[in-house]
Amino acid sequence: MTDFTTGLDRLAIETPSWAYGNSGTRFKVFAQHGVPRDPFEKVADAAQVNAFTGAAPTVALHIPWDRVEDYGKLAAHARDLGVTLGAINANVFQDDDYMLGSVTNPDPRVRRKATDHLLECVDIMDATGSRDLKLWFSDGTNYPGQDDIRTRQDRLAEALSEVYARLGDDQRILLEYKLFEPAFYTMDVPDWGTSFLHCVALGPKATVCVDTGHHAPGTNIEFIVAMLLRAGRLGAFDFNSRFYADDDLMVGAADPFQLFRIMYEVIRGGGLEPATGVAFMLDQCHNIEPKIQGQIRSVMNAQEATAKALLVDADALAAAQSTGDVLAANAALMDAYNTDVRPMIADWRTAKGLDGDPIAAYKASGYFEKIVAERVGGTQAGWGA
Ligand code: LRH
Ligand code: MN
Repeated sequence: MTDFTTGLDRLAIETPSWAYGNSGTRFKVFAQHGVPRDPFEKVADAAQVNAFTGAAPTVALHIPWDRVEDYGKLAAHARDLGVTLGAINANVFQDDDYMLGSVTNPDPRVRRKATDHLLECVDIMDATGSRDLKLWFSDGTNYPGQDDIRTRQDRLAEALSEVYARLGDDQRILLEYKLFEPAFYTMDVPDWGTSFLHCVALGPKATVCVDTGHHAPGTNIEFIVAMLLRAGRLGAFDFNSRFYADDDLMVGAADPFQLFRIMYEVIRGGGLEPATGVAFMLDQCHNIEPKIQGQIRSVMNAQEATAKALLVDADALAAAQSTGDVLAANAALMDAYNTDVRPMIADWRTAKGLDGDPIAAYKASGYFEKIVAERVGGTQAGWGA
């Protein structure tokens, strides 16, 4: 098992540019003061999260929400602020043409348009130096008979194979699945099995993205994680938490024990080994809470769950498991989970020259007051839903 400090050193969280803009629910997206107006300001806010946590070195972009004239200039801006640009998220879910689907649409003209957007995102990856193309399709149907389930899979496979062929040697596809919403009868990539099958059909550069908010209630997500790591196809997480559906709340907020169990299987399966290449991304909306603080708190939650999982006494666990000592085995995990790791993580931060309390340090920095004063006028960034 990975040791505590090495494990925390290796946990690199990728924050999503869209979490710094206004985002929320279909009922209301509340505007907040100091919100970025462009991708450069979003990256600046993401750099603050890294500056105070020491564990958020990359920022995911979403196209067209983060479309700029010069992606090289944006990448340089990020580097100057101590972060780098991460996954490029395609968006084939907000155009009227995609009402009946994007790459699975019955209309070949629409399929062509959607596939061209995915290819454009690979061009952007070449400009930003990004490794990952994250693909989430809102494609699906609302009523039985609306379209042919199998034919839609053929259309999806055709588009994916064209994009896969365009990838560079060091580039990957992260194929994200989601059980429902915005479609409510079928989603064309509803679960890990469907994503996995398409990835295997495509080749080794296609991996599965597990969004922790995209499962049926009660789903054992850590089992899925264990299986995907065993198969070498766990590419990434979209971390968030939920009480009911795709609530996109702060990771670990709704169910810290689930996040601990997930990180235990990540560590047990070698998912923190650099060679495994698992990306730990946040995919969240801070509709009612301050956004930069929300991201800092989320990184801290991920660190706390990981730290607890790193404390599992692997020898005691293995001994109990091999002798069928059910309670001792369960206790090995619960002892780690019930350990207050906050002082140890604070020591890890101070050893890196960081403040032990990132939130207090961020508040004391005056950064928020500065951006509220500066970011007057212009149009606040949002997700345009
Ligand atoms: C879809 C999703 C996807 C992103 C979007 C912002 O629910 O999880 O990962 O593109 O949220
Ligand atoms: Mn997601």
